[in-house]
Amino acid sequence: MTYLAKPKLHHPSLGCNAIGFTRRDYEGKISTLCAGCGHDSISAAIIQACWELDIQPHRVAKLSGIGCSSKTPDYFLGQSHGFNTVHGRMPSVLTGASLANRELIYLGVSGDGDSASIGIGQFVHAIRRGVDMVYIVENNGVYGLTKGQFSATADQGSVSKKGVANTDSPLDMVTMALQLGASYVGRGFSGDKKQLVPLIKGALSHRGAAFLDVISPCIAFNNHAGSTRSYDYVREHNEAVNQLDVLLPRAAIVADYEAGDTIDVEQHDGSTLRLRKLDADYDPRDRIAAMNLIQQRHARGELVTGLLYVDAGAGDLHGHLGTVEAPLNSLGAGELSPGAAALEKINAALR
Ligand SMILES: Cc1ncc(C[n+]2csc(CCOP(=O)(O)OP(=O)(O)O)c2C)c(N)n1
Ligand code: SF4
Ligand SMILES: [Mg+2]
Repeated sequence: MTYLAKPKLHHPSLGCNAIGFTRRDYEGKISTLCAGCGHDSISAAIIQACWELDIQPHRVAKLSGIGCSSKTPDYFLGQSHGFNTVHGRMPSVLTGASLANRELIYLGVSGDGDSASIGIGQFVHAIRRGVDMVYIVENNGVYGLTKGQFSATADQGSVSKKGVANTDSPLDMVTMALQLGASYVGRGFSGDKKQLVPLIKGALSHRGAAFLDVISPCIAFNNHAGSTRSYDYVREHNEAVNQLDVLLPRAAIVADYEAGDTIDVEQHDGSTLRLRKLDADYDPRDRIAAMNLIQQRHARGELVTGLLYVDAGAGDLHGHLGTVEAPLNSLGAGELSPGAAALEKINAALR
């Protein structure tokens, strides 16, 4: 595998966050993706979000599958834990890691091929179980790494670089995530960092299954006229329903919007999601309304972006299963093997 290490030095005037890290401390190796690939912009947004949230890099575990998108965890958070799994298998490895140690922040990065084709079953079950994670799909409508075949998210009628139209119906992963019970669902665009950074920050602050579909054009195979995943097409057909600010507990909450134009959602970690409504009728706390709007706009060839749904009180898999707080590798022999008397009690209860 090719990679280029970045020099450790950084400019002394770079600003530090509240825990003393510069933005440089959240970067990874030098990217080997095509210059202009949307995926690199998403990596930059992840770096910015983690820096702004003062996350300690060693508290993050980044997991991915196979694809150009799944290569990107090498290019951000170089001081975090990482696991590049098998094609489409990131969700199950993430679920296991999360159950073994709930103290880390789990960030799954995948592609539309990785998650909507070979990994669709894994995606479905991780979301419906409410695994506490941020699950990002870098959606370019093609298998970029294997030279641009249509993926399952490609729109019907979308034309390939060689001029062939896609005949299959698309999967919309946002609609699926909503239907499956994800408690934080958003759609972003790699070309809109102003929208994407707060979407990622909100997802990182959320407890439960947070899903982000980020449209991320593949400049090598899917950025031409006739594609519905090109930079031009997405810019022209992108309708944002809201603008998100993530307000941290320590920061003063400044009321800079008209009352009635905003929705505030308190998250379990004390942060507030402040949503400025761009669509006056859109309420991101209504799952059914979100699904309806996405489908209506999709029928018109439009993409709805922003924070589409949030339920801050939904909980997660740990809460559903009643797992122990402590990481499993910190449990002693006494806790793992409670002895013959406890076993006898369990056996008696089952007789
Ligand atoms: C089991 C298996 N099947 C097929 C492949 C070939 N393969 C590698 S990446 C990929 C698709 C990647 O597409 P996507 O997840 O959308 O990532 P992108 O490159 O577009 O970011 C495929 C089919 C593989 N590596 N392993
Ligand atoms: S082939 Fe496409 S997805 Fe892969 S790095 Fe190049 S532009 Fe990005
Ligand atoms: Mg892809």
